[in-house]
Amino acid sequence: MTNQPLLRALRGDTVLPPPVWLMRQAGRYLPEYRALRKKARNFLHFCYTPELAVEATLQPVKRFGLDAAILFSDILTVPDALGVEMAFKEGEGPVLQPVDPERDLDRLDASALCEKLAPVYQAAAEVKRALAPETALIGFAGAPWTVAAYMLEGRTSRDYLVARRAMARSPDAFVGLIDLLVRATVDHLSAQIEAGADVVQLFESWSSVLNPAARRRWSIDPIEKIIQGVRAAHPDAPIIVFPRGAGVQIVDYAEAEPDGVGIDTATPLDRTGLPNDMCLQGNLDPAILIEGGEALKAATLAMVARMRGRPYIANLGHGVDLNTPPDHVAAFVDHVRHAGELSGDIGG
Ligand code: 1CP
Repeated sequence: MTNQPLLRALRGDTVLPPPVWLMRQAGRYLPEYRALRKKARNFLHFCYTPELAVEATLQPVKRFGLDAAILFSDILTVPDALGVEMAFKEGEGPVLQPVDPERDLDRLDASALCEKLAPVYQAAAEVKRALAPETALIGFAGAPWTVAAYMLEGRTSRDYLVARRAMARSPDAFVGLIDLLVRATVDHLSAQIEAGADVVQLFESWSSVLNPAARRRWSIDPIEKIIQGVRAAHPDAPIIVFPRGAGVQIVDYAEAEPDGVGIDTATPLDRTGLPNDMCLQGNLDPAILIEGGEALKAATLAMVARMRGRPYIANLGHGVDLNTPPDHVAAFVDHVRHAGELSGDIGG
């Protein structure tokens, strides 16, 4: 048995009060993060320096007493480890040397991935040692489509048309890229679990731009393969999938058999169609967190009340915004922890 509330929820228990953490809980909205960030040459150096990554991971846990730490890293460390040239530009986000799946696949090398990402696993091991036993450590990776989207496009995009046209033009070459990313992601998640991650989350941040057939072939099916691959080696580590913008097709992600599903801000938590024993995570609007006050309290209590009686993890429906006052995050955690009492529920 585990004494981690997050793990219990992911194994199907109804936990009261529900465990709580926030996507992008480490980051620039925290003054201590901004101070730490100055010590790194650039963002990748930050991710690959265990001392800095460990401290950034622990900062929000120390400040807010959350039920989980998420390893400070990025989904784009995988293409970096595959040999794609990239940089994180101030104010612009990631810029990558665009990959053409019809020409460039031979140049991507997955064999040395875990060696190149060794500092990430070292950071995970150090975080695990520093955490209280009841606090879960979450490892993560981008899902293959989302990572491929950045690799093909070379930067962030509103619609990822370059990447979507490539999958339509040459699905055979696209299969090669997605399969490579499936293998790399299984290795990367497994290594994080071996280093001490209790749970892993797959971020499918750009599920939103896929048509239904493409979502099935390039998002749900590869995620299913990753889950099978990770579970074969690590049957006890729960896997959360966060397919942002999947719309009514959110229900189809159950076929990949994750232990938990992250729900975005646009999807009603009580109308996902996902099985009642599958743990849901989400989905407070980050704008309400920025606003705080009574709006935050009312929305948080309503959200937790709606999820009573099923396995559930309180979280946002998208990452913490840069403009969020840290005190509002503290208030959010407090509202989640007292939601049961306030609605006349004894909990337990
Ligand atoms: O200089 C800085 O401080 C850069 C900001 C930043 C941070 C704090 C980036 C660049 N990455 C991160 C950390 C990060 N990224 C974490 C760990 C910290 C935590 O959650 O507390 C995680 C889980 C991610 C995941 C991530 N990176 C996603 C998936 C989640 C999502 O937001 O949809 C994506 C899409 C990325 C790519 C990325 N990295 C950084 C930026 C600015 C972006 C997004 C670019 C875009 O909008 O397309």
